Amino acid sequence: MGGPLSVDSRRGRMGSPNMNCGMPIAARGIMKVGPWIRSVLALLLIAPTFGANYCVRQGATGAQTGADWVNAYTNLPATLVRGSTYYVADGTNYKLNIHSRADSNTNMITIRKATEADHGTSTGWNPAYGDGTADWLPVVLAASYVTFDGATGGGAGNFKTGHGFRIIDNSDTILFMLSDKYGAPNDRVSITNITVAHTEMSSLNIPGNCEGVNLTASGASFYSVTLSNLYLHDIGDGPLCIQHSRDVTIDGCWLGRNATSPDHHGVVVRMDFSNFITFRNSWFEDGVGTGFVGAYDGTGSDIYIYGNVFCYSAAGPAAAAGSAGYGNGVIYTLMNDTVGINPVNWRIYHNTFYNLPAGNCIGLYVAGSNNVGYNNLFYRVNGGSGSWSFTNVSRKGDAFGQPNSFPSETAGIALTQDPFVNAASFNLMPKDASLTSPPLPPEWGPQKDAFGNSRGAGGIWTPGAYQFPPLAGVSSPLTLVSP
Ligand SMILES: [Ca+2]
Repeated sequence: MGGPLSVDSRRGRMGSPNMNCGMPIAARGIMKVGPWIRSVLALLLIAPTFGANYCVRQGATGAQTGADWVNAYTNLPATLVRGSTYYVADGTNYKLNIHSRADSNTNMITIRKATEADHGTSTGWNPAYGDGTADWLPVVLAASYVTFDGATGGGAGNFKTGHGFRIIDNSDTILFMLSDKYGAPNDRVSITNITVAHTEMSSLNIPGNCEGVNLTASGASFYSVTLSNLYLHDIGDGPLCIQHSRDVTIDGCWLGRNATSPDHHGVVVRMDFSNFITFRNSWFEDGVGTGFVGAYDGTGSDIYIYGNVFCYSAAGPAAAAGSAGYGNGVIYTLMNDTVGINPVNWRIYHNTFYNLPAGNCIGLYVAGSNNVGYNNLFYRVNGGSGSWSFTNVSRKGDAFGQPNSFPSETAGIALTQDPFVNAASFNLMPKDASLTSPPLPPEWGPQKDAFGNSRGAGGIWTPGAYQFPPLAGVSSPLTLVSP
């Protein structure tokens, strides 16, 4: 298996209606996938031997050994070697489709965008190989210890630009399937130690089966998954679905502009049967459907949500297709407990909620226990005229403005002015030191914002996502998003 692999040309079928993330509970069930689907897949294999660096470049005309940039592979080779790094040059139609069975080898396979700063061997290198993007067909990754890293782009202050990897597919599909969905329900492997970083993903923002990153292996589990500096936008059903997972971190990502309809109910992030999930320093915009971040069924304990922004753009969700609004809440659970939701130890703190069209900010409709909302900032929610709604969350130290009749809570703050540097342009950095919330529980440990600025510095605990003043060396004002 020495040449470039081919992948299933029917990948658009991955998003069968029975598997889409945000669909109504009543319509969901165990998907039965015939063995014919697996049989048509041409799969990458993983070799256990210890590896080296390899070069991958579309259009290379050398020996295709991967040894240098003249003799680069023209796509990922059919067998990936554990312990190796595969540097990928600018190009299109790169393919990654790994369906690995039991594999106890824990040496990482790294697939990394080649850049001027980091491209392995310099033999045959041309700076023009590293100044653009490497574009991938929709990915299937069902193997452990794999890093998929676009090397550049994304993160706070730079959410939408510069990503070295892109997965753009204008069909009704799943863009990054991190799972073993083709296996029978009792024949699916657990997947551990996965990183997906610095990658832009986009599809159709129409109601349907479009999904971004999908961790969906019913009955199997994901452990230790990091999604960082991703730009997941214009993806119809939803940017992210997390099921049967533990120890998953979403860091510095932008997620938004999904779509919804009665037939294909959308959601930005859905979790099922998942615990110890962290959403931090990310930006959620123009979400429609059930809500932005929440749980559908199965227990959902130890969910940490901090340093994020939840907002609608100036154009609002009407520009993002689908019907406007979110039904359950920005942070949500479903509203009935027949599916085993049990929200325990959700910590929702130092987030900014801005320019949102509905007042249901945090709705954990199944009571659970020990769920807190501390030091969040709510400004211009429900158009500034409606009422706030919080369900089954203990609040303290949150700041509220527009509407100005805020719900009572310990150490709550009534805003008397716009708290941002420039709200109209979505620069949501704090404009001054006038606001401070109570310290967070010390047992939560040191806390920093997306720019590394310590919360509580100078005795100030600025409510919302960003600490005042900005850390020395971080320029201010910071333009965080331009809708
Ligand atoms: Ca180039």
